[in-house]
Amino acid sequence: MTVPEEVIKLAEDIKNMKIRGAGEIARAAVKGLSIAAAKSEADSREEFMRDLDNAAKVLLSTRPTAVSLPNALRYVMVRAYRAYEGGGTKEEIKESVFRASDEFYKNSLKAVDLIGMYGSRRIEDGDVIMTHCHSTAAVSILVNAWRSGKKFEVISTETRPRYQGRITASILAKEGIPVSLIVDSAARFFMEHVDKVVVGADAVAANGAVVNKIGTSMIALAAHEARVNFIVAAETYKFSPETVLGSLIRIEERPADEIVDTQYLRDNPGVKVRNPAFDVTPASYVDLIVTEKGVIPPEAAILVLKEEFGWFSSVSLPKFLKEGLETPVEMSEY
Ligand code: RI2
Repeated sequence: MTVPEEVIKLAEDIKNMKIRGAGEIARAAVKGLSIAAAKSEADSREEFMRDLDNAAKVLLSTRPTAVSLPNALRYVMVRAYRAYEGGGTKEEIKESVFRASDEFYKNSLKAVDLIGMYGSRRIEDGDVIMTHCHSTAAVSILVNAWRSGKKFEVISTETRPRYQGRITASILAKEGIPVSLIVDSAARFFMEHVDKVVVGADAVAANGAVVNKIGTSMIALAAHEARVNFIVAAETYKFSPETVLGSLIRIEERPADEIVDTQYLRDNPGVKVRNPAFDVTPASYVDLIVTEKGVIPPEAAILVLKEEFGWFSSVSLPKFLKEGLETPVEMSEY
């Protein structure tokens, strides 16, 4: 298998979370395909496609939950296959990969800005906003609102085990936004003072359920109980087309040593440590999903999926994705 060193390194960085956040993972993935295309030493078109497929497989295997990853790969690979099936030369297919990768990259950043703009309109003076983990899209809403002159404060959970909440708190503090960092288990304690919860998403299912960092659903439950608005910031490439066809979103379970050190594990062989990285918040606990196409109720997720991906299609999904996702999906224009 000829996958360039740089792509393998990129894949490792995604796997060990040096590159993290659903949006960043997607951007890294399309960059990986560009590198694979640039470095390919294939003599034929067929070989070139095999190189691309192999790179896509390696990138796809890194983290299973963030749907942005297969969607980003699909965006580029569908276009590469289209060029290939249309009889394009190796150079033309390569060009299509560069173009698609660049397009996805730029559009994804534009999406984060638009979400910031739309979502900020829901923030009001005096709000106390709780957030969880570190989401570029959720932070975009908060920073946008602050820069537009709204005055509010933020409560950020630290987000064990990897403490991404510290990143959020430090970004907000640098922006001048008043922010308090709390332990995750204090979320319900503070909920009575909270006006809105704003979080990101790793995946949105066809039924409007939101998959996000572990602990999100517990915060949603507390928000629901306290009648606090629960707002999700999610680009449309985080919506999962596979869920239309009945697949479930796989929840990644990460190593035990993210929670306890290896000495503890050695000293306590009878203790089993479980470390799911994400959980599912049902649509009934979500008030709004802010996408770059507009603000929607979670029940409208199916419409986003239909518009973005369609489901009666002429172009089949690249083979590697069919294998990787184990679903017989036929996708069209995405
Ligand atoms: P943006 C993160 O996952 C968090 O769950 C966060 O809410 C989500 O991705 C979306 O992040 P992880 O990579 O795309 O930290 O909004 O496991 O940045």
